Amino acid sequence: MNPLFLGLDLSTQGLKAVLVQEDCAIVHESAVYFDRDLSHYGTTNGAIRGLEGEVTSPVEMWLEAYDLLMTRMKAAGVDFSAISAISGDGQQHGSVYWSHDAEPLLANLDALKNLSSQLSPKAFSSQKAPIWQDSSTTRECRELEDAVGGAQALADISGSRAYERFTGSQISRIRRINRTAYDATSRVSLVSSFMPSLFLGKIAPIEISDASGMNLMEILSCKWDDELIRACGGPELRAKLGPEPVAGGTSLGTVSPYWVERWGFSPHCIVAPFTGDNPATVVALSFPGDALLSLGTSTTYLLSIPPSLTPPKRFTTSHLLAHPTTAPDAQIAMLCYKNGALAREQVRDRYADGHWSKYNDLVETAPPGCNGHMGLYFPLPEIIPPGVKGEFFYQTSDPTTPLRLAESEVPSGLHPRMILESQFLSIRSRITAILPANSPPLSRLVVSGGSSGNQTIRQLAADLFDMKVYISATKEAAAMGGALLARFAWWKATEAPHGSFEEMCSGVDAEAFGMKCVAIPNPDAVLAYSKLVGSYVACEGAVVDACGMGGV
Ligand code: XUL
Repeated sequence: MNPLFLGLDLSTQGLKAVLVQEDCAIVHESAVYFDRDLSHYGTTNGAIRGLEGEVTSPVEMWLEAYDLLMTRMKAAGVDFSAISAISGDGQQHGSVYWSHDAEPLLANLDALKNLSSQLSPKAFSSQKAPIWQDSSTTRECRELEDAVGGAQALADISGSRAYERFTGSQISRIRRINRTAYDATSRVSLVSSFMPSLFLGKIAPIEISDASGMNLMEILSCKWDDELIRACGGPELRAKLGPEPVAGGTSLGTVSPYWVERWGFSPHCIVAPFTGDNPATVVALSFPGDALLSLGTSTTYLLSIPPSLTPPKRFTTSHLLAHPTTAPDAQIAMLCYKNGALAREQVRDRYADGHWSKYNDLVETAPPGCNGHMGLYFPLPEIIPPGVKGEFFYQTSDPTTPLRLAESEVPSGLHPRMILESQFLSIRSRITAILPANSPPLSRLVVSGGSSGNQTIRQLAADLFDMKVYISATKEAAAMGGALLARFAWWKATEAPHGSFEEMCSGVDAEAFGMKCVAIPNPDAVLAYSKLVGSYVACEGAVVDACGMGGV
């Protein structure tokens, strides 16, 4: 039987599966969307917003998504017995709180029943999982930075200064506001380690690349840091985190009898660590010299870089992550924005009657630079610059001193182009700071995520970044990265001698990754944008001042 590899992606808005053959050609895809398919949980775009910036998702919804996804795959004729290994990815930073009943419940799942009815609510000490959109932990962030000697000191240890969504501060807040739940927690999982736990029938360790998004791991050694652990959750947090983080592409064991009996999986099917959605995208799409622009619910800009000898400087507001397969020889530099696709959709709905075709026409009719108008849109409290919220419009004829405008003073047809320009200029203004001197020069911009299918957006990215834009044949990049991690774990477990991830990929059908150039920079637009970076920086500074957030 030809082996198959399953990659699962638990993103903000849905759970997706990609099944690939040994040559990495995709043979099946399925998806469950939370708002549409599991509407009884009442989520909006997969999340529930509470008070004080709290944003969570119901853990039971994720379990039910697993049940439904498996049902859909079976109905589509997937032969589960042919799956040799499983891996995947989850939205980064989100955390699941297991109760003391969790391990026995996971180990004794009844194959006649679904996951959600057996695990929810008893296996969890909190029924809601804080996710990456949460911004309720400002107090905990300051306390954590103070505990270790400041923001830069924390970045030196963990790869990032404190961020509201990072899991250490999330754990710290739960300990402060709900001590009973914290004490009733046997283990804390990331979304990415919650997922394989269900397959293994026991709680899985956390993976190194996703652990980099917690402010709890020492970024160079990829080991838990006791000082950070104590600051976030007291000494008892050490046991709740489980063993030291593990590298991607290793084997955690095989699927539990539940999966064999209920769905017909092979008892030899390997479960490999799952990683974060952004590292998984890097695994699927990045070759040396590529920059990745992931245009999903969040916008992320990712660079696979040689190991950094100096930690990221605070002013860059970037993150350094361990690489899932290539640590310690490579790391990932990342910029992450909360206001990505959803902010663009709001602009589309308000100014383009909810139609992408009209939106694109408006973008194409406006000139680069929108006749000296700039608009910055932050419907959710932003990550870069930290905490800013609202909409801000400027006239930029004097690039150093932007003049604030009311919305009514901006021609309404300019908004679709203005939001793209400011979102991309924010990234462009930070690239030099996050690209280490020993990196290969950037040659291609690979775009992925929902908005990467939009040709108008691709062309604007080519012009603004002055780079040729490529897309991959792989539509679901994160889930594909998961399938590759599954294949890597299987390859290492079955073939000797074991090679590197890159060696494994050299044996893979290039068609599966086929990169296609979809946009070439237009020299006139490139020139216009190179002059706008300074104006953008001045506008962003004005927004930070207007929000009273202080310097970044
Ligand atoms: C990365 C981040 C988001 C989530 C959801 O730091 O918060 O990109 O991973 O995609």
